[in-house]
Amino acid sequence: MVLFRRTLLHADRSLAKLVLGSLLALMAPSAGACAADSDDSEDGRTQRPNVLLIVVDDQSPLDFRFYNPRSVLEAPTLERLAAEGMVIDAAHHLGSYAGAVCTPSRHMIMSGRSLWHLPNAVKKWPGRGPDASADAVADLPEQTLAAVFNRAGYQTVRTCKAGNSYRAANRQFQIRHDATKRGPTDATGSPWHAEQVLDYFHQRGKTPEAERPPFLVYLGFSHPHDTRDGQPDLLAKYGAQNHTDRETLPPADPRQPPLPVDYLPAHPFPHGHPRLRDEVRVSGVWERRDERTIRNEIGRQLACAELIDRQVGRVLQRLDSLGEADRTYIIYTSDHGIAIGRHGLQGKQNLYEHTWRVPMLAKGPGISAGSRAKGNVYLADLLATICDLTGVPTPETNQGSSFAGVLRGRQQAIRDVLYGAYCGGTKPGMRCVKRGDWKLIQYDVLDGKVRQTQLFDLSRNPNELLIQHHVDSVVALTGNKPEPNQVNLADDPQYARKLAEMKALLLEEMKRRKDPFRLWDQPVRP
Ligand SMILES: [Ca+2]
Repeated sequence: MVLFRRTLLHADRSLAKLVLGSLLALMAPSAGACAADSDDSEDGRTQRPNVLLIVVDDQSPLDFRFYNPRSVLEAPTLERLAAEGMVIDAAHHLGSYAGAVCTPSRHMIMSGRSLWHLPNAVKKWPGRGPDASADAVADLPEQTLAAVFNRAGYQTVRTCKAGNSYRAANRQFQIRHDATKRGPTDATGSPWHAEQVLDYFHQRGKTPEAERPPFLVYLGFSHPHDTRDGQPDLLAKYGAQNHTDRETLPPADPRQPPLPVDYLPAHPFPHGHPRLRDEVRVSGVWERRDERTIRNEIGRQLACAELIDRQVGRVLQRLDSLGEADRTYIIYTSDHGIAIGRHGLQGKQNLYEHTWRVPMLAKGPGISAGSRAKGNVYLADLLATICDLTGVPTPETNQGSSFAGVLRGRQQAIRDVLYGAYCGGTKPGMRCVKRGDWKLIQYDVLDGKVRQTQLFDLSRNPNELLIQHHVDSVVALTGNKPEPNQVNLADDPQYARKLAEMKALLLEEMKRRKDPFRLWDQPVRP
């Protein structure tokens, strides 16, 4: 019980929950369903697997070489994790009804609820989306990740940024050290988050292995979200500076990452969210999209990303020395992607692949090393998946689908159609739908002043390049000469049928997901 006494001293709150959880673990170790991938220990007790869920803030999958061979990010720990586990290619967030995309994204991770069924969405558009009375789940925080695992006898531990999150769900963790850490030092940046987990593992190590209850650790980082204040050695490696002077450009440096292939000096039409913070007020970028600013900012992003990689490395090493690595599921993801110069955008409020997709890695019992699958998953599927992997009952309020079958190599994907929304600026905003290689994005913003349709064949145009990417001055900057067919195909008569098919599919998904809005070319809501 030494561990538990120590833990109590360190716990932020919920002491009663901790004691209950610990007692459950000691008295009824098989509470909940039996784990599919569990071991029988010497005393005949079933040991359920641990979960280490790592969630970073604002990271595009395209930062990693296992998604984008052109990236210059060195991430040896995560590259090893990818080699020892599975890489999911098509992982997405469902979207946002607010400029702070983090908030609904993190609500979906914690609750498994779909976008328009989140408490804030139901409250915001009463009578337009899901039926509020039927959809309201009064005790939803009690059905979220930590609460569910508390009841199953797990020790639940969390560190993450403090804001733009699901506070009522975060409070369910037995041990919690939340603070926003985006500074350039160990005490003010990503190492601080790692330290919280290392402390927990240190305490855990004082209890004999056979007596340790399983853990669910949520290791969140506040970076690489801006302000991207990197540490000096990593900034130097990526040729970047923590640029703070609005009046000058950061210095050019050949070590800076190259511009991405989908870079544009400006988005071809207004994105529909005037004065959006991420597009105009990010320190170091502001409204600039010139080569020096963007390359410096990507350098800062990669410096922060590599620092996170090092911290994950420290945590995994300690997990190894605890002797528990083999019975731990490790999942790595981000709350959404980010543009940083791609398509002339800076923020996370768009539905291009670089931003709508998230990185998703998983390693653990039953997951083959070096495996890869499309997946077609959402962050909202994580709760069901983690429950499935550990044999913990999924709460009835969950709306996500487990992708444990994908992780175990039994299927390639869990759904055919993917839907995304951005509705944080002018309404109805942006919507997208993807099936197979085809993707449709529609924009209906600024009171009807912007009505745009984009159709992409991702098999031939994976970076969703536009005609603007073909302009000589852009090609000179990116070094990428697009193929003639790497354009928006929406106005090409050859694809009229495909366009109609994708539009019908989008409407179908909007109805199915209880989207409270309709676009200009869709039938009015009944
Ligand atoms: Ca975020």
